[in-house]
Amino acid sequence: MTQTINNKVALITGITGQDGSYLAEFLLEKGYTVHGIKRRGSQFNTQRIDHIYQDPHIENSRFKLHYGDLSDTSNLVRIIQETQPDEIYNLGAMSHVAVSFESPEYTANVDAIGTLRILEAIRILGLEKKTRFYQASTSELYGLVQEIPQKETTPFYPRSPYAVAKLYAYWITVNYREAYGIYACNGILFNHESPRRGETFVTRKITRGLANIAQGLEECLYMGNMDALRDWGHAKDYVRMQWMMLQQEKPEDFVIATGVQYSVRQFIEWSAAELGIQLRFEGQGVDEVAIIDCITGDKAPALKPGQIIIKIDQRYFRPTEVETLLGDPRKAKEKLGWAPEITAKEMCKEMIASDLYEARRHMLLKNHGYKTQPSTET
Ligand code: NDP
Ligand code: GDR
Repeated sequence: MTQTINNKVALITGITGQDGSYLAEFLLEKGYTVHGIKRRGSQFNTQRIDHIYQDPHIENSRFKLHYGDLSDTSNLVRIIQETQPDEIYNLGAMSHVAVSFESPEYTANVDAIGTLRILEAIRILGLEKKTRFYQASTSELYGLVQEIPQKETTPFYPRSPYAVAKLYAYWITVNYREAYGIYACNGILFNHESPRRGETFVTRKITRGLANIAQGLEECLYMGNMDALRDWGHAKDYVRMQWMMLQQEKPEDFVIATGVQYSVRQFIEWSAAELGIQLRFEGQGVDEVAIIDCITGDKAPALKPGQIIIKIDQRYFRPTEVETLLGDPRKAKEKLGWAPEITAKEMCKEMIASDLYEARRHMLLKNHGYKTQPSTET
């Protein structure tokens, strides 16, 4: 594929995550030089971006990684000074709502103060007129919803340490825009998923878990609140919008959503159907289970009708839950001409296909005597 080279430089925090990987692909395709901040881990953590990695020894490489962390001010200042970015996309975060109840202080440090550190770095380095800043804000800000559907003017009511940290990040972004004239905006993004979604978020947990069960690699999927309602879009559609927001004349905040919501239970039914499994839900509350009614096709050779494959586990319920989220993306449509191209159901199909491929690969190795087992951590 031919790529037009432009002289723009982007810096992405969270480049090893779901959105970071899609955004890096998108910007490289647009001809940007892309710098990314990755954390040092005891194992490689670049699986989502390995396919776009460029050997740093190659002349004119347009994709460069830097070790760093949002909790480390001097590191951020140095990277921003060295790279002199035209655009910074702050996607790095401790992004798991349930985990934020376990690590609230760390979440605040990275998600809230990490955002401040980048904005301050822009100021300290005198880049207020050069560098545009995108903040990964979230529909979790609406929490206990005050209006349906939620739009840019809907009041916030965060319901987790994650959401409270992101509330600080939202307002400090607005404040630095107003106080120092920095081109800074918030994308208030509703849930978005893909085959690259982290394995412990609910959609991926479902598609991966059911694909593994269908192949005989796991026996049962344990779920939390299956009544939760979400407005799910595809990450590819949403990173395009992140870029569009930084190309406007004036910085503004936008809600990014599909305007349609489904329950977790509905997503389970779609995923099962993609595997040729028809489910029946029985029981109530923590005693609810999903039983196989019938199976068609050849995608679930390990299963039989009558088997229970989903149970409820109290540990996946949150101390305070966000029961319902539904976004109103009209501003993004009217002002930027953005509309999502992939529906939640199409995305579910893509995720099942990808996880079924992985499950079959594991099974094939196992059947040929190789030791292999997908992680069952949830
Ligand atoms: P992921 O969890 O997939 O990725 C998070 C990224 O942040 C990873 O690259 C991770 O690195 C990195 N990170 C975590 N902690 C730190 C740290 N201390 N310093 C530097 N980097 C760190 O999230 P998504 O891609 O799904 O989301 C991107 C952003 O958008 C996040 O800020 C999230 O809160 C926000 N958001 C996401 C939505 C969604 O539905 N996906 C909706 C609304 C907002 P590592 O790989 O090493 O863990
Ligand atoms: P969310 O996403 O909390 O909306 O945050 P998640 O997929 O974790 O949960 C969605 C809903 O599903 C319910 N649920 C479960 N969730 C998980 N993870 N595991 C389960 O077993 C389970 N059972 C039911 C949850 O209670 C919840 O109601 C995501 C993250 O990407 C954030 O970073 C982002 O800001 C928001 O989306 C918008």
